[in-house]
Amino acid sequence: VLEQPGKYSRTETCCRSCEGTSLERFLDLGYTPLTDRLLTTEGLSEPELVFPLEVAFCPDCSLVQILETVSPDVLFADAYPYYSSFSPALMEHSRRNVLARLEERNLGSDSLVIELASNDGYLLRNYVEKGIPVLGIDPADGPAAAARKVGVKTMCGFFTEQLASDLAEARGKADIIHANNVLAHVADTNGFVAGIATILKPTGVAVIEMPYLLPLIEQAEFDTIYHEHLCYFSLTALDKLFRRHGLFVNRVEELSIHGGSLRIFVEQSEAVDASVTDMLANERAIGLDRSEFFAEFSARVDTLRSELLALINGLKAKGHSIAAYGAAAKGATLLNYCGLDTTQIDFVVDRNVNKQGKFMPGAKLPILEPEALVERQPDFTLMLAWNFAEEIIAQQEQYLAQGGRFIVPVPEPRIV
Ligand code: JHZ
Ligand code: ZN
Repeated sequence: VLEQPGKYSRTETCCRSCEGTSLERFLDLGYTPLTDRLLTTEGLSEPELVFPLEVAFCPDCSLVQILETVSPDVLFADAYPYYSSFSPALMEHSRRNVLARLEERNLGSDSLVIELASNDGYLLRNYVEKGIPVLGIDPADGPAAAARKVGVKTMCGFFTEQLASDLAEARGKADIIHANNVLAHVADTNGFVAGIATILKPTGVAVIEMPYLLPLIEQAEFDTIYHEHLCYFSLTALDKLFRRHGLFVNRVEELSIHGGSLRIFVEQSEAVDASVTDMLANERAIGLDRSEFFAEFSARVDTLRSELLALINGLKAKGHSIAAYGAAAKGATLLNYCGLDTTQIDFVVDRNVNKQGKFMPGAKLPILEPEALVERQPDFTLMLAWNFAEEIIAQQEQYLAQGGRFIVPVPEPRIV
């Protein structure tokens, strides 16, 4: 491995949101490779870049964040393998999101819907179908090209405050902005939110989704921590961040997607409803805004690792074969932190054709197509994409009928 922090990354000393300088570290996942940098056959023999992965709490604004910022060009631009459209559950989730927005808002051919991190057009295509003008913005060229193919107008680039004001001038402001699983990914957190304020109509709404900090901690979803995710949001931290830019989180919904997420509705004028005041009160009541809340987490994650290793090594000792399902970004964190590799796990399967034929970072597991589970019939399969476990297990009737079993690693390792 190549430890080169400094060259492709920097270590933060101030909070990404409030710039406070009292960050309190509560978890260290060790030097970790970049989860979405899948290896090619040639790359296998080259040294891999690894970066520190430490998590901290800001006592000034309650934001949980990692300390290392890896250059976005290294993280997202080159051969980014994540395509949203490979999950039917996510497609359905996004379609429902759009249908609900169409119910609430009077949109037509003179409206504009913008999505930040529009990926392969998985969401905006639903507006296109209804004849509503859209603009997707995404830095990854592969997914952006796929979006254009399905008729979603897409700009390839990073969304910044500057781009927002250029676009507002050239194209006008947005009636709706979608930004799903991207706020945590941007290094200039305040610039991104300022950009939203710039490009949102006075009557517009920004509908933003992100994984929620509470289930991350409660369900020990530590593997969702990786360098792409710079921030881990509570509503308390979000409320402070948006208010700083004259925006108001007026409504919030809890979603089950990605292990538990928030969908916030952000507007230019203040009209906070009970969903927000209730959740803020709950976060205060349980202590999500205090560092003591996180004190036990490191030990919990450590225990999970010991239990998973005991389970897997026990199965290996009995002569069982083990594979994995899902070359997910979170899978790379889990494998790396637990020290699992081809010694225990023979291969990983994934439906995403852009991942097949490559290798997981760090663990170097070869990525095969899902059919390999039935063809090779490993005795056990570690579910790395546990957030889609239900949908995946339903697809694997034959593997199960032939005696295969799944291991789900979180919240505690178990055979299902
Ligand atoms: P999945 C991604 O993380 C990317 P990942 C990103 N870092 C992010 O922020 C989060 O989402 C929110 C495959 N699969 O989507 C597809 C099947 O093979 O949970 C994926 O490779 N068959 C931007 O990568 C992987 O599993 C299936 O039936 O951790 C799931 O990864 C299904 C449903 C999925 O996110
Ligand atoms: Zn802060």
